[in-house]
Amino acid sequence: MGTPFDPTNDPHRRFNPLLGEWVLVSPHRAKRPWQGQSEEPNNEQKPSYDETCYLCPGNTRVNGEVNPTYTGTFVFENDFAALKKDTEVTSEKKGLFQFETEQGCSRVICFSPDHSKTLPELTDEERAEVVACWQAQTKELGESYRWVQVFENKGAMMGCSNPHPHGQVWAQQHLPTDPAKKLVQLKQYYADNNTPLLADYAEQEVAKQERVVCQNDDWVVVVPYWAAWPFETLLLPRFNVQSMPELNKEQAFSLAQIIGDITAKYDNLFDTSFPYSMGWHSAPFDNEAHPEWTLHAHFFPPLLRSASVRKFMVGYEMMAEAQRDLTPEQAADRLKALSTVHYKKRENANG
Ligand code: H2U
Repeated sequence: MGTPFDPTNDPHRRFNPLLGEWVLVSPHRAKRPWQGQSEEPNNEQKPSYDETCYLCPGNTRVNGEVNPTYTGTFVFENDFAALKKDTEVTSEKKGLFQFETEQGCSRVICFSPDHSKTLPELTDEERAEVVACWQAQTKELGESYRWVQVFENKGAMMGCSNPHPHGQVWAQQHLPTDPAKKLVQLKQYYADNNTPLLADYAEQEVAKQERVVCQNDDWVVVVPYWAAWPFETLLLPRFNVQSMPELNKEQAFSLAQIIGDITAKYDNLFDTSFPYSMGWHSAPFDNEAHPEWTLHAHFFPPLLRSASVRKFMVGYEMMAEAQRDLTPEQAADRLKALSTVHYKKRENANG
């Protein structure tokens, strides 16, 4: 017999019940990280308006269309849309070369006219406009398509092609791979327990307080027990809701507030505009009841040790399964300890 299992030191695998997949945790590797690694805060201040930006109000986009002089959020059809609504419906579902055509649409959502303000730098009221826009887009597109994917790629590290703060919404006829896996998992849990998996999970995480990063009366943000990315988080409601358009005004506003909290903490972690991909999973829009489903958002940030040192999901992860270094509990402790006051405000306040 060796020494007893220590989850903060010994390699182990954790189960992700949302996808039915395992994650390898190698916490002893986290002993390497933060020695001597420090970078100057990134205080780069972008202008509020950039005449070369395709997304700023009044500017001309790549396709020659002129943006209106918008004052809140602004949504437009992606000029390079990944999905088209009028693709012929056809498929081949036998043998080794199966396909099905996809119908859908893809839009860009500018969060505000201000080129310089990312989500944590907007006011709660401005963020509430973004939430209202996500709700309206999800509702409208959910009337025509089975799956509506609201997401944001933040930062060049995540492939974001334009610095003007924006997200996207893609909608499509079929259920994509990950949501389809999730639907199977959530349905099975509901069949076994008669309660939604994520409602149970949120309740247990709030009770344990081991991985909670921040919370308010309506929402909680945790580093999930099965997190793969170093500072991955899951944003969950503390009430029963399946889909984004169902949120009432108060719930939407408290959501705007907690998004401000988690994204400010993220920026404060390495005093930089923290890159991530985030996205919302509402229940599928298939005219069926989805008591098994809980509306939720994932944040998948790539950074590990500093503003420039990222986690690569490469060899082992591509060939075998996701692997992480620090434990989800260690990541949650670090995020929890950070202020919700954005570091740029802190610097300004200190002169
Ligand atoms: P990212 O979040 O990946 O940066 O996406 C921005 C989108 O904006 C990208 O998909 C679109 C790109 O096709 N875009 C336009 O539709 N028109 C433009 O003039 C510039 C960018």
